Amino acid sequence: MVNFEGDLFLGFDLSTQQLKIIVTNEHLKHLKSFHVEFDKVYGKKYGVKSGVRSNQETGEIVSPVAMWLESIDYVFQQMKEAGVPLENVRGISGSCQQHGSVYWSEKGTTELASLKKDSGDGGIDLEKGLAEHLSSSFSLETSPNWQDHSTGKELATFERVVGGAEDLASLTGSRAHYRFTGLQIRKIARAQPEVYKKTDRISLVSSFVASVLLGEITNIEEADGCGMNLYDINTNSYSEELLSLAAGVHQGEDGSDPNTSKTGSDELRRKLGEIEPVTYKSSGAICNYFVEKYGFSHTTEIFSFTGDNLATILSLPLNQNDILVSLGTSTTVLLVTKNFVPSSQYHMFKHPTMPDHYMGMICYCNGSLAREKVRNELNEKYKQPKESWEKFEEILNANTQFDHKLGIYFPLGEIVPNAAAQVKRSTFDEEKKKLVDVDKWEIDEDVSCIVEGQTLSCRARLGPMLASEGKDDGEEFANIKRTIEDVISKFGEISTDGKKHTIKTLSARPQKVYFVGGASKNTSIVSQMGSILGSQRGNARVDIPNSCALGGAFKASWGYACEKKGKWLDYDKYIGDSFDFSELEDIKVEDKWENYFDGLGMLSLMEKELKTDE
Ligand code: ADP
Ligand code: XUL
Repeated sequence: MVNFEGDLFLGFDLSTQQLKIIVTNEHLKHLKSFHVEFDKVYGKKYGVKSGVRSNQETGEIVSPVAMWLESIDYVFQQMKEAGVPLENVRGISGSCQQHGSVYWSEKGTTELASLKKDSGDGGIDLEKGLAEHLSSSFSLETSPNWQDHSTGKELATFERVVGGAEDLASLTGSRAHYRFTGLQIRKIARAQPEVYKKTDRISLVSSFVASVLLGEITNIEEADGCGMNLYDINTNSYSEELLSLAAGVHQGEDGSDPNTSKTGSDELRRKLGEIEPVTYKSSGAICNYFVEKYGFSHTTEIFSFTGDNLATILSLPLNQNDILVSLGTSTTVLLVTKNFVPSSQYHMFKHPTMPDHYMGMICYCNGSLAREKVRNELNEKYKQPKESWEKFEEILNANTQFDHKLGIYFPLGEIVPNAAAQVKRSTFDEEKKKLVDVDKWEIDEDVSCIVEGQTLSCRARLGPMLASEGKDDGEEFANIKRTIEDVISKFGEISTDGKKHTIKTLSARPQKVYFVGGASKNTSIVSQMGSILGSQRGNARVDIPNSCALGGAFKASWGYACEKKGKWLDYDKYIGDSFDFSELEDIKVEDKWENYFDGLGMLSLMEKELKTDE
C-alpha cells in the first residue's frame, strides 16, 4: 500500500504519446504515477497515431487539443478511483512538449471562467467533461506538434530578417527551427488569416494546461517561452521585429506599412500575453471544477508549467556547470550555466527555477544508432551474437590513450554540426601538420573512435558555456595554458561552428556529469565519455524513468516551500536536501581530459571538411 500521508504534489508530463501524472510527497518521494496513452484510448476517436495526426505531403504534424482535455479528466478520474487523497495536494506543476501552441477563441476566456463556478443552480454541470465545457474555446482545434516540418518558408524568413542563423540564436537563444512557435504562428497568420483573426489568446502547451487548471488564461512561462524564436533573451522582452514577422505584418517581408506593422505586432503581443521572469510564485489556486469533481482543495496552488527538457534538469540537484548527458536513440546534452553563449548549433533557454542561469541544450541526431552500426559490424567480424555489446566493451576498455585517430560517424544527416550523412576517418601527420584521410581501417578502431569523436564534439561545444570569467593565474592553469598553446601551434587555431576557442573555453571543465538513457547502461561507454569530458566532481549514472513528470512535481514542491518562506530558496539546494542520492551510481573514470586536447584540434580540422547537403 502506498502511504499518501502528508502534503502531496503532482507533476504532469504531457508528451506526444501520453499524459502522465505523478504524485510525490513533501520529501520529494515518488509515490505513484498514472497515465493515459493517447493511441490506446483516443486513437480512433481523434484519428491519432503515435499521439499525432500527420500529413506526409505537407509535413504538417498536429495534436488535437480536445484529446488533451479528455486525457486530463481521464487521469484525474483514475487517481480519484485509486483513492489518492487529492484534497492533500498542495501544489501542481508539470512538463509539456515544447514549442506547441494552442489557439483560444474569444469564447475561451468565458468558457474557462465557467470552470470556476460551483455546481449550484445555473452553475457548472459536473457530468460534463473539460472537452465539452471548452467546446467553443479554440479557434483552431489542433496544436502544431514539435515534429512538424511544414514551416520551411517561415524558417528562412526568420533567419533572413535578423541577419542569419547566428544572429537569431544571439537574440532568442536558438536559430530558426520548423517547430518553433513563432514560425508556426506566422504560418497560420498568413495561410489561415480568418483563424488568426478569431484567435483571442495563444498559449504554449505548458501554459495551456496551467490555464485549464486555473480556469483562466495564464502567462507563458519564461524558460519555455525561449522556444518560440520570439523572445529576446538579452532584454527579457519580445523582439518587436520578430513579433511583426510572426503576425505576418513585417515591413520588409510582408510589405506592411509602419502603422499596420506596429498594430499587428501589438496585437500578437496581446494574444501571447507578456512573459514574466522566472518565479517561484504560484499562478493561483485550482479552479472549482477540479475541486468539486475530483476532491482537490480550494487552496491547491498551480505553479507555472514548463517544457519537458527544462523539467528534466529539475529532476536532479543540478548546480551551475553540471551536465546531463542523455544517451537515448539520439544524444541530448543539457547543461546548467550562467553564461549566455548562444550558437546556431544548440539551444539556450532561461533556467526555469534559477534566476540568472540558463539551460544549454545540444541535440545530436547520430547517437546510439551510429554506435549500434559499429557494434553490428564488429560482432559480424568476431562472430558474436548480433546484439551483444561485449566485444565493443572489451575494445573500449583497452583504449587507454588518444592515438591521433579520430572518426566522425553520421549514418544520418547531422544537426550538430549541420552536415550530410557521411563517415570521415582521419589521422594526423605531425610533421606536415595536416590531417590524413583514411578511407577505412579495422572495425576495431572504429569502436574507440566513435565514442571519442562523439564525446569530443560535446566537449568542444560545452566549453564556451562552461568557461569561467575572471583570472586564473595559478600554476595548474599555467600548465594547461602551455599545453593548449602547444596544441594550437600543432593544429592552428581551434574553432567550433565558426567560432574561435580561447584558452578559457578549451580548458573549461564541467562540475559533475550525469548519464541517463538507454546507452548509459553501458559502463564502458559512460566511463570513456566521462574520462574525456573531465568533470571535477565525478560522474554518475542515474535511472529516472519519470524524469519530466518528476521535475514538474519537484518544481511545485519547491514553489510551495518558497511561498511558505516568502523568499527564494536555491533550487539545487532544496532538491539536494531531500534527494535520494542512493539513486545515483558513481562511475569510476580514469581522468584523460588533458590527453584529449589534440583530439579537439583534430576535430576542429575534420569538421571544417564535412560535406553539407547544400
Ligand atoms: P529513446 O531515446 O527511444 O527513449 P532509450 O533511452 O531507451 O531510447 O535508448 C535506446 C538506445 O540505447 C538504443 O538505441 C541502444 O542502442 C542503446 N542501448 C541500450 N542498451 C545499451 C547497452 N548496453 N550498450 C550500449 N547501448 C545501449
Ligand atoms: C525540444 C523538442 C522536443 C519536445 C519533445 O526542442 O522539440 O524535445 O519538447 O516533447
